[in-house]
Amino acid sequence: MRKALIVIDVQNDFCPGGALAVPEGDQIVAPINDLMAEFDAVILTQDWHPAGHSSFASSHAGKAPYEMVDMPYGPQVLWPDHCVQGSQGAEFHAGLNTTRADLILRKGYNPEIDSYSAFFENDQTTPTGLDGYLRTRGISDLTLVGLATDFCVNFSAVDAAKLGYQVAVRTDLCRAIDLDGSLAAAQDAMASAGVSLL
Ligand code: VGL
Ligand code: ZN
Repeated sequence: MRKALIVIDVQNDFCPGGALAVPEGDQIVAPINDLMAEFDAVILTQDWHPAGHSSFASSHAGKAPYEMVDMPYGPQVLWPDHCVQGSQGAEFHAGLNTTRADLILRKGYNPEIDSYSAFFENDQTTPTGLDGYLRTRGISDLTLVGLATDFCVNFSAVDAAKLGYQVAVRTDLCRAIDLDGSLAAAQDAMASAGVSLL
């Protein structure tokens, strides 16, 4: 059984000082680097939005960050502008070991659809290609770490479990945004999907 470490969105904008800062987001960087040695493959994901992305509150007249909007694919939280393609905020945290990565998967590049999950865009149907990559490499066992626990880590872990992978989340190596109980809801969703919360 081949094992991959999937490092979700350890980018400047999700770390203290960033546009969508996750409290203590930078504190997981060094221990994630240390964990990489235990895996056959290391995959990094990178939130990668075009300017004016539909998940940005600034793209919706009269809306503020963290309000909700109805998109054709369902309800969507509106975010501050973040992880704009080519910006400093979209770069990985400078301390993250990117050299060890076999694959860097970018997501959220479709202007009309957000993509929390590393596997499917938020319409729950458009694939990112990661499932094909992992299957063709014979990888069946995934450990997820990164930012943020209640959004991109949660959606990625639940999709991976639905796709049939053995999935564990190292919750000590994740940090949460925690909007209105979203962390507790995410923990429930992951546990019900069969994800091991470590
Ligand atoms: C994320 C909100 C918007 C995440 C990405 O990485 O959890 N959250 N874009
Ligand atoms: Zn985003």
